[in-house]
Amino acid sequence: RFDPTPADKFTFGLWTVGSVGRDPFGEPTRPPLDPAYSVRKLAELGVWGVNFHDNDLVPIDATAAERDRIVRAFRAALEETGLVVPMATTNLFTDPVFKDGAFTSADARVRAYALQKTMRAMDLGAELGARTYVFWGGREGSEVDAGMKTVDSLARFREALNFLAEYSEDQGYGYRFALEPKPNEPRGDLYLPNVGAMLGFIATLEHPERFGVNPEFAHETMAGLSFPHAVAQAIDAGKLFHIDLNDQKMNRFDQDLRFGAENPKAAFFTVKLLEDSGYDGPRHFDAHALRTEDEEGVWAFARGCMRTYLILREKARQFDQDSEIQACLQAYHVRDEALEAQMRRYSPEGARALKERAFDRAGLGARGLGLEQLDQLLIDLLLGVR
Ligand code: GLT
Ligand code: MN
Ligand code: MN
Ligand code: MN
Repeated sequence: RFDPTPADKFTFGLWTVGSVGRDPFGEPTRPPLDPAYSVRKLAELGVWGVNFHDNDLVPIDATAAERDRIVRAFRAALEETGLVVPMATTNLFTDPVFKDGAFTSADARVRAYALQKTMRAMDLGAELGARTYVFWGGREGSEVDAGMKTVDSLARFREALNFLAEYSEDQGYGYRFALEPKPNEPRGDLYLPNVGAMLGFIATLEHPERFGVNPEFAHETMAGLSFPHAVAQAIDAGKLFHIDLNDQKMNRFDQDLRFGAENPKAAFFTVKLLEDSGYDGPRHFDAHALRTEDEEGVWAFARGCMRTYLILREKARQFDQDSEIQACLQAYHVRDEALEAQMRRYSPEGARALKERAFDRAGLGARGLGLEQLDQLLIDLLLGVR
């Protein structure tokens, strides 16, 4: 029970289980993991797929021969285990060349190099079967705005995405692009800091239909926003192309905690949204084990993310089947077919009828909605006493 299978579509990034526990104040606490080894371990745990940045797999300074050898070993592990690569991305943040941004650098040569690196990473992803391509603009931002590039940066980011979307078509890769917002860290301020901002930006691209978002629990939470609300907006817009599940305390550095570890209630609403919406993409965990852990702790972390998701998925079903909860919901959602028909679509007659209608304003305002009772039922459910 609560043991994952590939049908659950859980994925991890090589960088997640491979995190060595480095932070701005401390050196690594764990040795790096070989990518092919991670693939085999993840497969044992019931994971469906694995994602990577170009340099999670192939070091930035690898020769062509080294690249081929590494990709061959990785592909062998995929074939042996049946793990898939649904998503790939580019590391445009670790190397010093990107210290002031990649696609938004003020230096045209850096922007051009970022395009080259991304095209090559798209080749690598496509070679291993990836259909979704993530862009997390880790360095696309600033600490100081004295460089006067805030407006230019948006234009340059747009130019780069338009260019790369054409490249994808030209090569026949057919990628769907998922843009991942974050409010800050590693830069003081990142451009396009949350899901709403990113959705607004997507509408300005040449081919908006090829672009969606990759919301991350931790990132919206760092911005002090509700992750379930961000996911709901992405679903409503038809733009939930991918999702990064993890956890996070508000107003902290980027923690990337085990899914559900900190705020199981928001995790519950997230799982419920995903399951109810018909989202059939990967359930990707973008998180890592605590710095205090050894390799055993890494696999405990990975198992924990999936176990919590599956427990919450069962809780979501229970929520739908609980007659007391459903009665509260029915009372809360007041239906009125005639009124709803009038509001659904404008007509002069409907508008006139609405303007003339008498409403019991005081009665509507005085009515209690029963949300205290309903929410406590949910808490009882989550705490396991229902
Ligand atoms: C990095 C970042 C994540 C992004 C990854 C994809 S890399 O770990 O913190 O939120 O999703 O580039
Ligand atoms: Mn992420
Ligand atoms: Mn994060
Ligand atoms: Mn992250």
